[in-house]
Amino acid sequence: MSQSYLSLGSNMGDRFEMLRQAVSQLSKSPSIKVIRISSLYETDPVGFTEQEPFLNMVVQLETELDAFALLDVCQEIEENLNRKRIVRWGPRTIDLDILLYNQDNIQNDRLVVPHPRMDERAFVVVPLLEINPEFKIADNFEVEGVRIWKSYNDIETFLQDVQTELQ
Ligand code: GSY
Repeated sequence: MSQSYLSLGSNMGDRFEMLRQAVSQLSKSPSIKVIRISSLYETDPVGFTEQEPFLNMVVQLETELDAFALLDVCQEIEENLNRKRIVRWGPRTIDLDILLYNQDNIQNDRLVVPHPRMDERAFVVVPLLEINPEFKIADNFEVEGVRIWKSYNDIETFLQDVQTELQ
């Protein structure tokens, strides 16, 4: 069984519903078990800054899939949720990125793991630290532009929905 962490983000349409459906579809996917989810954070856009704020979260998975099969599942979910991305680095309905896959280092045209620059991006580091406090960050790491949108307690309904769909 392998361990993986994914980053999820949305800044188009009903952002909460996009994240809810993405987590739900991950949970329903054979060979994937969602172990833990972070709170939802509203985050200032990084890169192309002239766009709406994102909702971001991180989920921890156990899976029997190899990293590339997991990437296929992520891309399938993006397609199911009608991912639209008009501008590179620009707004998108949903984004699922593999951050970590075991301790593996993967350098491939399709996939680079650990995800490049993940440890510089507060929208990744803050939710990741919430569910994995052992994740090592730089001493001078500065958290900017990241606010709790729904804390873990508030997202009970979100969790219940996902769990109900699992039964
Ligand atoms: O890399 C994921 C897409 N993305 C994001 C994001 O998810 N959150 C924030 N805050 N900025 C982003 N810029 C890009 S590109």
